[in-house]
Amino acid sequence: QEFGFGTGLATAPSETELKPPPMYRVVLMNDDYTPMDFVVEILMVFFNMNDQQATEVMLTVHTKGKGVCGVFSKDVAETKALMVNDYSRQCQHPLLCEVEVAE
Ligand code: TYC
Repeated sequence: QEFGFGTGLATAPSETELKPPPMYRVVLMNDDYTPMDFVVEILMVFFNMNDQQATEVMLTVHTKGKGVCGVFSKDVAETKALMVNDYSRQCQHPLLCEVEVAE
């Protein structure tokens, strides 16, 4: 019996093998109304990006439809998405932030 996380790559893990918990992507969705500056502000304030990183991610969302803000544990990802959506609604923007399992 192997203890710990092992490689996490076993194709047929035994019932008792421990796997690391899944990580979660926080993603921003594009829309036609939220100002670009507001999205950049969100990325800087909630995801600790500098102006250049934030602008890059914002433009990815704008051109491709969605973009990754970061990868976190489940709790942190869900809390960040809630905070972004609450703040966006407070500011009356339709910006949508979602959480996806990263596997
Ligand atoms: N598409 C928006 C505009 O043209 C900008 C935008 C970018 C909105 C990213 C949402 O997640 C978003 N003003």
